[in-house]
Amino acid sequence: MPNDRVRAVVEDLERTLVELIRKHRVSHDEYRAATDLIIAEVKAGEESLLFDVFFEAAATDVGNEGREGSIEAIEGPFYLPGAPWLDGPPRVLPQRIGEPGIPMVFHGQVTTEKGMPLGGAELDLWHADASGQYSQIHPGIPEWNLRGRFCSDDEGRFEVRTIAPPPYEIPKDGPTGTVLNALGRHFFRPAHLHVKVRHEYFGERTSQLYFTGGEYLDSDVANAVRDELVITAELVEDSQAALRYGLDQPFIDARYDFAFAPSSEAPGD
Ligand code: MBD
Ligand code: FE
Repeated sequence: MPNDRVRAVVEDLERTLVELIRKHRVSHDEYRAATDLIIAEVKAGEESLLFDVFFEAAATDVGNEGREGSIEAIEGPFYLPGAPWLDGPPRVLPQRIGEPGIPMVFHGQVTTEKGMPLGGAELDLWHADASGQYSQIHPGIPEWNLRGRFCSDDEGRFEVRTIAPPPYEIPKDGPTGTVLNALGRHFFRPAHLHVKVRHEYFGERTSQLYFTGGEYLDSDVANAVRDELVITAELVEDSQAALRYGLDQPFIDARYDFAFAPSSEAPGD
């Protein structure tokens, strides 16, 4: 970031907080409680959780202003680079034998915003298991469970099998939970699938998909649901269709198409 940009933003932040302290007559004890909270967040490893829940959606909206093609979404605190490459078809996200949850097939096509298919686009997926936990974040889950990468085919199409993620509840016992509790808010995010898409000419986009009819779509604690990111999740009971994905039970079909537009990142414009 150029120094004049840092100065413009940080000086405004400073001014805003100084005004807030005077306006609300924040006492020294209250001031110290606030700095202690930040220290507690870092000690608990929850500082990105706190910031992402409260502020990431706003920064993402700014990035989406004037964007052509698919919008981006918040990354959240639980992305890990280097997830395993999946072979197939059928492609299946790493999961335990008998992984709890309704099987879900997520598929779609990657194109340019003009509709030209983009083969060789990398998709990088991660999501919570049926009890709302992420591998490598919450204990007791095999490494890379429900995280994986693969590429779109020559027509830009992709298809992967996983299980349908449930609504996610923010950890209650940590400092972020204490803040949400004090505000009288609930702790839930609607069920969501995180995905990054990368292409050598277009760079990387971070998305996140939600499902029609799901709980908490209108009250996401991170306030990050955007209409374009809510996709239909349809239960398919046709056993022939299930067999195609190596399944002997009904599954949820979820589709999303990614449209890549050239990046126009220019902070401060
Ligand atoms: C998540 O899974 C998430 O996506 C966000 C934004 C915050 C906490 C957990
Ligand atoms: Fe998440």
